Amino acid sequence: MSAATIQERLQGELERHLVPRDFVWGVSTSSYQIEGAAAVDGRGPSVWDGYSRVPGHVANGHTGDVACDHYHRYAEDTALMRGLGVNAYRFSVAWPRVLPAGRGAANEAGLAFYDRVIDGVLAAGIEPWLCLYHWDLPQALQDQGGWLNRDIAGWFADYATLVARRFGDRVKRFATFNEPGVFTLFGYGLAWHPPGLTDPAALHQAIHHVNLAHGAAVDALRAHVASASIGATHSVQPARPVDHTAADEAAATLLDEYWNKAFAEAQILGHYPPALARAVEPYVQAGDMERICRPTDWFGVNHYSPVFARADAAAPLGFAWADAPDNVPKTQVGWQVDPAAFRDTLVDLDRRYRLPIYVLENGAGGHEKLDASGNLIDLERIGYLAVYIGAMYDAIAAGADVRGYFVWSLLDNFEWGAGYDCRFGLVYVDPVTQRRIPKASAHWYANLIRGMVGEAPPQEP
Ligand code: GCO
Repeated sequence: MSAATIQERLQGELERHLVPRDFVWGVSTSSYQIEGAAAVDGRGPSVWDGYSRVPGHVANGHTGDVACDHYHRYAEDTALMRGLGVNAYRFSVAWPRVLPAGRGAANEAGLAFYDRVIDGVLAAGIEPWLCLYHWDLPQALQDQGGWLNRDIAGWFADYATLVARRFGDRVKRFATFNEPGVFTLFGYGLAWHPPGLTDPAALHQAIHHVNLAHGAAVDALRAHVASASIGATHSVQPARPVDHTAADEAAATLLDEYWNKAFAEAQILGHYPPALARAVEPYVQAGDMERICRPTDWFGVNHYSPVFARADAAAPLGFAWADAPDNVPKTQVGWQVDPAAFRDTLVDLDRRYRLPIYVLENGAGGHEKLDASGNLIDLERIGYLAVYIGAMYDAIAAGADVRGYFVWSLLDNFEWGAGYDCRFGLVYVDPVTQRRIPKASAHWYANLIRGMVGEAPPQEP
């Protein structure tokens, strides 16, 4: 299907579904994945700085030391966003850039960097959406137990207060955490992320303390930012059994609790899902669920593809992570393409939590190279975005209160364990020259947004 045909189809979809004109169209990034400047202007080390240096933890020995050098190129990147015509930009603050030791003395140079980013984004007519935590925990706090230390809820609230006081005059949209289900399961259950543990007791402790930190941060943000619009961003994707055996079905149900429900249900419904309620019991103190379940204004969802589990009695968690089956359509990085799952997820989230929904991450990874003319005609990514945006409209037509869509990501960036070879950007980033080259998908997304907001064509991205 050509990009033009996809565009025509989507235009018809959009008119059919009457997507509201004030629908939010954005792009997303995160601090460790794009900023670089890891030891510049007073930034303290995060857990990812050390973790990525351990051989074998990240493909090709890549680290976030330089990343996309966004710390120095933020103005150029804001211009790219302006060229896309987006009206929102989701980014994260690096906790150790503004509090090098995680608490105590603030780093003025770090705060001033985010002033520049926020002021530039606002000047471009783009609304900043600020995430407090996208996985770059200050190493100094990890050294004091990190998410295993119940005091971290207070440390996180103090960090949220610093951010609220500094930026709350210009920023109203705040997320407390990005994908708590991912960084806790991968960091404490599967040893794929820092701190690299496979320890169910530690995982359950971390889950509960992250939830406590969420609630404390919501209170801190509310106390310091008038009209703050607060949410959290969850990775929500169907957890499916590899085989339809009772054992694999049970494994998928368990993965669903850790991946999709451990945080959203505690934070919004005030209780844990069944298996986790039993697992976290030793760490729950009187009043904790009230501390966690604080009123929020929206539900942030990151969605790419279903996830898969299989039974493994020998595994510490009682299940094993599995790859998508062979006989399904996949992206270049092996993630299943299943837009119906996205539609169903949005409809389910709307019914389960009754909050406005913003899709804060959706996109397709690729192992891409520039063509002979120095361009990147990424039709596969355009096709993925088109069918997923179409599925989102189907969910809206079914009554889901979806109010925004952000592509992951603006730039090719540090894809955690996969390093820089797994590219998700609308804009290609040359790893040597740091040159930014808008891909065909950037032009496609700009045209889509233009059609939606009915404004004059943006400058070429
Ligand atoms: C995540 C993170 C992003 C990823 C993106 C692609 O979901 O892992 O929010 O940091 O880069 O999702 O994997």
